[in-house]
Amino acid sequence: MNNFFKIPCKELLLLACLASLKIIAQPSELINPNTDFKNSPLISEIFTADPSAHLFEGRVYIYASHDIETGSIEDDTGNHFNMKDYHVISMNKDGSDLKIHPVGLSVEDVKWAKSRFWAPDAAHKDGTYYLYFPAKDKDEIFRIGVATSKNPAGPFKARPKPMNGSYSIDPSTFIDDDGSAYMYFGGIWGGQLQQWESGEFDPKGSLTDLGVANNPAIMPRMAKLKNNMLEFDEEVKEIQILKKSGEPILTKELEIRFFEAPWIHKIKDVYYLSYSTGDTHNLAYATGDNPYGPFTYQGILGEPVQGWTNHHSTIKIGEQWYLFYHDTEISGKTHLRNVKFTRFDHNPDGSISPIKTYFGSDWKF
Ligand code: FUB
Repeated sequence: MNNFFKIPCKELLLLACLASLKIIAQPSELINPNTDFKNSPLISEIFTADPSAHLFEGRVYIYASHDIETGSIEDDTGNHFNMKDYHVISMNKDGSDLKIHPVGLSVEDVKWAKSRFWAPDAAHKDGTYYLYFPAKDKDEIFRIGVATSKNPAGPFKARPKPMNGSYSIDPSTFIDDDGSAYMYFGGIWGGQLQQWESGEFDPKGSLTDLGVANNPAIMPRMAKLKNNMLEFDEEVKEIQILKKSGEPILTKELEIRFFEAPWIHKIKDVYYLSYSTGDTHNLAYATGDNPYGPFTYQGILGEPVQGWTNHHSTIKIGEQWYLFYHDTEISGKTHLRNVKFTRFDHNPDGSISPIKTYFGSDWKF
């Protein structure tokens, strides 16, 4: 007899309930009636971008940049991204009860920061929520700050100084199965990583990359965090992203080289490092067998969206993986973005098929 028929009725009922709960506990993609876009914006009340999604206290919390119009002139250093605060967005696991929380942190409340609240991330440990954020200091140098709260939605209270040894942009944290926490960060061009090659900030350094096409590209940075989640526990390291040949990706390999937005997720023993290729507008991914790498380039995770920047996070909600991303559907302006999300899957061999969410041809950049 088929094993299925051996399961007693009570258990069958329980299985059916669990299966339906699984379905209920997953947000449905917001399908867009405009066929140029796969998904609709999650919210339209404010402009949001660079979404880092997490499951905290049984809800989905999204830590995003809050885009605003300030009249700052657009240039290659991202001068037009002149954001001043963060609002946390949250929703139930089934997508219901969507909330935009009041300002969680404002640049005025951060002693060391002067401007440009760019892509943030958050982490939770022992009842405290940590908001990690990049901002320019009084000398126009990007540093990474930490602010804490007992509530995942904030308000957050910032530490008086940036993290010791921090620089550049786009911090993201990853907590491994053994509880060790790591921070990944960095971005070139406006993210200034190329100005740190000597170990010191070079105010006269290149505004883009290292300028030698056949040399290895600049790679993202990472370090383990101390138990207090406020400080690096070791010297910041440069991650290696290699081609399948074992050679490092080169500066000239614009379609696949790291630009900004490093993000880690893990499946079984495989660490997926995904990142934006910036001026070629892809989200790429590479895999490794430990949090330090090296990582081997595997392919495209996300195809270009409408708008210049492409920045994402990945999260498993219930049994389903989601890509949180942004585009510029509402405003048509590259510095006024809107967060969206879409489902995605890993293929049986662990690879990810490129996720396409924009079908138009009129990229607004
Ligand atoms: O939002 C400002 C910057 O744009 C982010 O820090 C980058 O990753 C890019 O999305």
